Amino acid sequence: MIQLKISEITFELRKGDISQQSDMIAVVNAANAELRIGGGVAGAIHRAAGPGLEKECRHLAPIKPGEAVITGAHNLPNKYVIHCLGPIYGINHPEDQLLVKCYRNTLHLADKEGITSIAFPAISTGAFGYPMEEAVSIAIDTIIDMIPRLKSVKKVVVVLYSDDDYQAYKAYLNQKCQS
Ligand code: AR6
Repeated sequence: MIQLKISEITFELRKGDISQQSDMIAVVNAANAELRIGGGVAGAIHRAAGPGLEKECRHLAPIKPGEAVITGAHNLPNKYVIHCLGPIYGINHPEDQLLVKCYRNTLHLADKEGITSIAFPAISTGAFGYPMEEAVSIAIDTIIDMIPRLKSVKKVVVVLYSDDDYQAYKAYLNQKCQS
């Protein structure tokens, strides 16, 4: 776990499973456009939340790349899920700007809803094929850029599933803090 304070807000990287973040008010789903159960994050979140989540999602779908919508968390140990559709690498252009929009729109929505803590997965870096080394800088730079504008959110966490992904995030954050 690595933690730092920026403008009174805690930014943290941790290794783990996004569906088991019981200290977070909201978790982010790396969703599909139809907001249905899927693989990876969308599988873990929907399985842990139960069928009520898919039911609640029905009237909100479809969503576009970069867009974020909010639901309750059902049987997850959180209050809300923010579902965000990342870009498919090489297909949804410009993918870097769409990935920036994912983090921005999600944080903006969380803040508007009065959410105090939120955990992201590494959006688009699994089934959607975004190379981790490119996605890391977009995720960290966008979150750090947004932090001073947040009023309700006091803690932002990125949950990395594998040790390699965690190390890549940690290395980029360390390098950014030193420069
Ligand atoms: N907790 C945290 N991170 C995870 C977990 C987990 N339980 N499972 C996987 N990851 P992905 P995407 C990591 O594929 O690329 C789905 O099928 C994973 O190692 O979940 O945005 C949806 O239905 C990777 O680094 O999301 C969509 O169709 C990252 O989370 C599509 O995949 C994102 O992997 C979305 O693709």
